[in-house]
Amino acid sequence: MKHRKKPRRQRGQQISANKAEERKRSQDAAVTYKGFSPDVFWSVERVPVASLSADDFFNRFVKRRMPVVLTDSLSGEFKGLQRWTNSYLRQRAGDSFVDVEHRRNDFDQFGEGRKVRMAFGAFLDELDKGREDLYLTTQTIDETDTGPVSLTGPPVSALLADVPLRPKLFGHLLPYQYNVWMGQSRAGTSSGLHHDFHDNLYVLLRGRKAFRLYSPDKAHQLHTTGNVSVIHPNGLICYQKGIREDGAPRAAVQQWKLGRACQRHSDLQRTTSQHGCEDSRRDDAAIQEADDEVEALLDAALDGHDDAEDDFDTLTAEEDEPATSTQDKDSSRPPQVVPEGEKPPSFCRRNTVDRHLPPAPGLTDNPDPIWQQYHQVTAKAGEMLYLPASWFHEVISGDDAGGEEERSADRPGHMAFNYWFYPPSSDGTADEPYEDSFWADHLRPLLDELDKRAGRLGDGADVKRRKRSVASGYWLIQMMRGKRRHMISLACPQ
Ligand SMILES: O=C(O)CCC(=O)C(=O)O
Repeated sequence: MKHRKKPRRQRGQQISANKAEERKRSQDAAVTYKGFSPDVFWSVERVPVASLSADDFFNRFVKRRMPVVLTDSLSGEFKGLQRWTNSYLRQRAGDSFVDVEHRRNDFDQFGEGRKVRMAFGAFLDELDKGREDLYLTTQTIDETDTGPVSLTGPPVSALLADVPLRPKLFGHLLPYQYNVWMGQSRAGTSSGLHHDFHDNLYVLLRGRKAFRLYSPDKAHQLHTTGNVSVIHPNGLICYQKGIREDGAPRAAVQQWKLGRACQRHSDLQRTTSQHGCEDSRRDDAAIQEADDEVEALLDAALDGHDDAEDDFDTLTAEEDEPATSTQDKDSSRPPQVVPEGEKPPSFCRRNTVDRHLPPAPGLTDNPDPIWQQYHQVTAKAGEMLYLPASWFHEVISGDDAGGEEERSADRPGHMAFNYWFYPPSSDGTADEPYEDSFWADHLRPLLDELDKRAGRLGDGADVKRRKRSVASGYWLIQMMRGKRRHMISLACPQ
């Protein structure tokens, strides 16, 4: 048989084909998403909230990573939100200072960090006057490696008595942040196409909002401004390595585990020193076991998993040079401090609404069909949208479509209250959504604090508190320098 000669490709063609293939392979390697990815015919289901138990909600939607609109939501546990007229809000929270997004002209987009600081009461006055260029969104909250230092900022912090901090619908899911979204627009304004890093329960209180959605596995077609590093099985998109599915930085988890093991070790030593001789053999064995556990954790931290190097890089970087903002420190978290006019990494370089505009810098003007392949759902006051972490969404917010007479003078514009909560692991269950109690331990004091402020009794009051972690990144780095024994004795004092 004669060998047919392959047609020779032009050199340039060859290179670009290889490059495209290479890019595709590297993209595929990073996408391990196992959740729901709709076909073009899918539309978001609407389910009355009262028909769902926490287990149903988890198993039908949260676990499958499937958005849903929950109807008739302002009864039952969320009914306190019905009180939020402008007069009530002014009276309760008018004095608190908030950062409000400001659009300087029709081409400015919300979500690009142009903020003005004003009293919440003054913001409400501007809405009452009919201003459309101001939008109150999520407020900046300081974060450490173990999450935000508080679950909310003003004005929500002055309105806590009206909202369930851990709605029954959540079951064992844990809250990350509470926010209000408030503005005014007759024509409808866009939030910009982006994704977040937490699951979202978004409760519409006024106006109506169209959500244009894409599942997380579309990330590589949607041109985020950041470079996607990994898409986890539960959909969480990260822009750097070393982050778990529930958003916990692996380095911080290692420290937390080590801290707990060291605590157990020193508790054991304290109690065993009070025992008589006959117990001593058993005590020695228990201490040896605790020693082994600490050592195993140190080993794991050093080389037990693929991300270990990243973890130590993170720790070392933090020792050397403190981060200046949440975004600098870890771009897998919600970007909260964004330089003016810049889009955070989780925003797309173009939106579905601006298909007709000239292409964003760096993009061709080919009308790629992806920009029309979103799934749109509109929610109105009294409905809520559940959106799993890292589903892309562009939110187009508008006042009520009805005439003047349909609008209540004391509820102008559009308004929403939302919960962001930690995304569950892909193999989590309704009873145990997370890999361990890392976030629960961090949240207990924060929730107690908010409960106290809201005048409720904290649910963590009778829970035995863990002592503060005694391990630190510094010790882990010492171990890398070969001082392991010394370090164990420091971490677990005799
Ligand atoms: O309502 C908006 O404008 C944006 C809301 C949003 O993006 C969110 O809740 O994640």
